[in-house]
This record gives sequence, structure tokens and C-alpha cells, in this order.
Amino acid sequence: MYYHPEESFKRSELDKLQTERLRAVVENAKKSPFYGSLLKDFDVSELNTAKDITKLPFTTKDDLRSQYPYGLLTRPLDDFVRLHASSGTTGSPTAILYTQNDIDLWAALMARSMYAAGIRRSDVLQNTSGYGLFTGGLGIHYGSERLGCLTVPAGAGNTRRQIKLIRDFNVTVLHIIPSFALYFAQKVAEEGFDPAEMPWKIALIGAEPHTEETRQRIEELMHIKAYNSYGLTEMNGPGVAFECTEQSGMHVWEDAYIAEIIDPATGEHVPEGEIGELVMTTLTREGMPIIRYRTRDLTRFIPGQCACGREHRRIDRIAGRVDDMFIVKGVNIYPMQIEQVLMSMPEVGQNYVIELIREGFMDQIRVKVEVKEDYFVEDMRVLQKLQKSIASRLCNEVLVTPRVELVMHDSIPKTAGKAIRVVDLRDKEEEG
Ligand code: DLL
Repeated sequence: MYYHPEESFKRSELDKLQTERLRAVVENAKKSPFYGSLLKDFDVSELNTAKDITKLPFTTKDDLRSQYPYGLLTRPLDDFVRLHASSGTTGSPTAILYTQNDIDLWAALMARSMYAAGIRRSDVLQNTSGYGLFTGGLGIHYGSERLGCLTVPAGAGNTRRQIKLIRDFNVTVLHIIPSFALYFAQKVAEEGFDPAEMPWKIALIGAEPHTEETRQRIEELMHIKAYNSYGLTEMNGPGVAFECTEQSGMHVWEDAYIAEIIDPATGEHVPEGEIGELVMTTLTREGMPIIRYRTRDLTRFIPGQCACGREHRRIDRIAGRVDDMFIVKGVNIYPMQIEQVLMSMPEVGQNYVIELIREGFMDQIRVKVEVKEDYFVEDMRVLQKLQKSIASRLCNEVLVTPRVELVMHDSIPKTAGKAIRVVDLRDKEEEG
């Protein structure tokens, strides 16, 4: 039923394993210049349970930057075989180095994640992620091979070639970023293929925030089951938390990571079930362990147990990033609130962008929304009605009325890789 024995561990077994591993991680981390000085006076005997992790300090993105490139390595450079770098969603990138053992353990975590989503060695997996420093390329690739799937390293872009490969090699699983999935579904139809007739069954979607509405849209447009996959380069890459076939939140692989959720302002744990910032610790990475890393991602633990039987705790889909929030007219707004409204409206096409603008002395949001071809009619009154309806639904959700600009389908430029959802134009243009 499970790919790996530790998936069946009961809570008490997981807690015991985490405590043992946490002690070992701290001992190992001390061999690096950074933790060697940070944890000089820390005695691992203080770690009696995994909960004692709160006695350890946080590690931030700034720490990783200041230690770039080798400050967190616990062993000589000769022992390392791979490097990845984070996409630098905010600020300059940071590099993560892996030993052979780290690569093997990561591939096994990925294979286990895919198995949990119903993928088997008889499946054919096409990876539409860019290969290179981004972990969505080689990370997914090695996991898929480890599981024994025929793996097609198609890489990003070139939708025609992607479609041809999918049809020629009976691709049953796609690894695809959600914003690209929406675009791709549209392109498949435009190329004259019926998505329902395509061989695919499963999509692994992750690497960027998306709403449940977006998942449903992808499933409907592509006639596919879409599973959410979470990870970040600092914690290896994908394979940190993954949805099982129940599709009810993502299991964090707790034999390999400790997850905590804190109030970003105080650093204290939030009550179980409440949203906060996810903090992650590697438990098995030998070459470059990271302790209590502040991911800046907002989520919550889903209370209760999953019907699949695994007791590895589940996190909810990422609600946004701590740094994603913007304040307009005194109201805190997250991009995912806007996406949720847009993706639930049938007239709205597959792409949108949120622009922060300045009107006089006030900040305002302008939402550019692609309208589906069928709805883009010449009658201005129909479009105006749609525009008003979008604005009023958005106002109900975010409590300010944004400017809504309707644009033709496929007219918002599609970025390669992760979608850029928010553009800050406040210092670039003055609006009357
Ligand atoms: O995006 C790793 C990955 C690759 C995950 C492929 C899943 C699939 P980074 O480029 O370092 O690593 O970006 C990590 O992306 O902190 C989140 O903000 C965001 N992110 C990743 N997965 C999800 C997800 C990869 N499922 C950053 N939902 C993270 C929402 C996600 N956001």
C-alpha cells in the first residue's frame, strides 16, 4: 500500500524518530562554519523530544545569503555532487549543495510522493519543468526514474512538441506548473485535440501558489486528476509535502523533515489548525543541513487524520507568502484571494495579473483579466456588465473595489516558469 516503510509509522514512532534525528542533525550541523558558531554552546541533551526544536534558533533567507556559497557545508567540497539554486522569487538566489547520499534520499522521497498520488512504474511521466538550477527539473526526474517510470524530460515551453510526445509515448503523468497547465490546456484545444482523448490521467501541480478553484479548472479543462506538490530548494526541492489520492491536503514527510507553523510576527507556534508561517528543518540531509528555516510560506496544519492512513501531518495548500501581502486602502490583501474569485467565474480566461498602481495619493489595485473567447463579444454593454460583476465579487472578497480591465484571451504575456501575478507600478506611473 505504501512505497516506503516509514510512511506507515504511527505518531509515536514518528515522534521518536524525529527526536533521534534532530539530535543527529544538530551534531552534524555544528560541523559547518555557520552552525558551528551559532550553536557553539548548544547541548543536544536539551533535545528530549522533537518539540524541543523551539530551543533552537531560526535560519533565514538572509542567513543563507550571508553564508553563500559554502558556509553551511558540513564536509569537504569533494563530497558534493550537485548544486541547485532557488528561483529567487524575492531577492537574489541561494545555492544548495547535495552529496550523493542526499540525492539518493531526495529521489526516494520524490518516488514515495508520486506513489502516494497513485503513480506506478508502468506510468510514463513527462516533465514540463525547465531543467537546470530549478529543482522541478532534475528533482522530479530522478524521483520518476527511481519509481521506475519511463521519464520524458521534455523541459519547458514548446507546446507542440510537448503534445506530440504525450501522444506518441502515451504519457499518463504530467509534471506541470499550475499556471502553465491552464495555458497548456487551452493550447491543446487550439491545436485541435480533445483533452478528454489525451492519454494523461494524473498531473502533479506545484512550485507556485494556486487555489482550489484553479485545481478544479485544471482538472475540468484537461480531464485529469491534479495533485498538489510542495517543496522548496532549501529543503531539497519538490517532495517535501505531497497530496495522496485523497486530495485532502499535503502530507509532510515527517521522517525527513520537521514542520512547524509560527506567527511570523512573534516566532511562536500558532494554535493547531491556524494559519501561520511554515518553518522547516531537514532531518536526513547530510551535506547541508538546515535548521528551522523560515520559508515565508503561509499555511496551516490540517487537524485530524487522513483517510489514507498515513499519520504524517498534512499542511493545507499554500495561502500565499508572508511577503506577498499588499495593503491597499488599509486592507491586507493576498493575491490568492483574487485568484479564488477569478477562477470561479466561467467567463474568466486562463490568465490574469494584479497591478499595484497609484491614483493621486492613494494606492489602488488594477486587475487585468483575460476573458474567454466565447464571452469576448462586441457588445460593450455585455462586457461592462461582466467588468462590474468581477469588480463587485472581488470587493466582497478583499473589501476594496479594484479597477478591472478586461483583455482578450491569450493577451497577457505568459512568463516562462513561475507566473508573475503581482506587478508593482506604484513608482512607475501616475494615474489621474
Ligand atoms: O518550486 C520546488 C518545487 C518544484 C516544488 C516543483 C514543487 C514542484 P523553489 O523554486 O525554491 O522550489 O520555490 C519554492 O515556491 O517557498 C513556495 O513559495 C512556492 N511553492 C512551491 N510549491 C508550491 C505549492 C520549488 N505546491 C517556493 N503551492 C516555495 C504553493 C508553492 N506554492
